[in-house]
Amino acid sequence: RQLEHELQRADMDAEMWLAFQPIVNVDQAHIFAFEALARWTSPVLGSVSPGAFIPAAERLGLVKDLTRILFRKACAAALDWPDDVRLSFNLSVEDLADAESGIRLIAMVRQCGLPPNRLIFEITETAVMRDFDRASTVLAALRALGCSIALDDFGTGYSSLSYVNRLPLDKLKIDQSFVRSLGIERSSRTIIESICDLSKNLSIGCVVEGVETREQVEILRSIGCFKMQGYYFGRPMPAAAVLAHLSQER
Ligand code: G
Ligand code: G
Ligand code: MN
Ligand code: NA
Repeated sequence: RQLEHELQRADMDAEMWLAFQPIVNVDQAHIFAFEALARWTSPVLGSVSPGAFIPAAERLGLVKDLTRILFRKACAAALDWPDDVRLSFNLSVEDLADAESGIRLIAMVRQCGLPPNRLIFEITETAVMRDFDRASTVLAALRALGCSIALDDFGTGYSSLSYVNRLPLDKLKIDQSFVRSLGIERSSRTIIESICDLSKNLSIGCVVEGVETREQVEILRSIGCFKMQGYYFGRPMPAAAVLAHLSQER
């Protein structure tokens, strides 16, 4: 496949970059984090979506290098931000797959220059399913350093509640699909409400993703969800635009 071929040849350090999307607390009217989202501008293929090149990097065994490069770029950007703004970074299945990857992650955090309590790692259920015990051990170690762990795309896939119960977690990120059908399917509201309640009962946080309209914001507020992410609050933006966005917001 051409994508895999180009990815293998790519100078990832030069061609990969990150877009940053705000995550807000509407109750406190403030941005508490930016999520780093990988972008690849290939000289041959143009811009390639992470939905395509992350799985390809996993197949090619390139995730190790990719994660290291992206994490370094993300931290370099976040060092310019105010102290109370955190960095949310997506991990891949491969980052949690073996002991060596875990050790590498911990070393990266120790050397990154940001206090660990400013770091949030986003993981998916797929990432922990392959080797649950291994993944929990790595996540517990990251947490012991002071990092937070968020379970991404919650409510889709295999979504077993037993994961929520057994994983060291600080946050659930409710998948975009539920907000999308808010106001279309009655059940979406109930589902979001239930996940919010669940997170409260577990004393963890909850972020609703994919919020695009004022109407959605109001419904979510009335439910008691205050942490949100989506185009309504800001699209993924280049690192150079983050500080301007923050100063506008405050
Ligand atoms: O930005 P976009 O919506 O196109 O992202 C598509 C998917 O790629 C998302 O599900 C996101 O979690 C994943 N993704 C984005 N950036 C990264 C990254 O830096 N590392 C990993 N492993 N996944 C990422
Ligand atoms: O899997 P993950 O949640 O990390 O992926 C987030 C992706 O969703 C990002 O690539 C981002 O571009 C996209 N996204 C973020 N906010 C919105 C939104 O409000 N609407 C839509 N359609 N996509 C969004
Ligand atoms: Mn994410
Ligand atoms: Na998500």
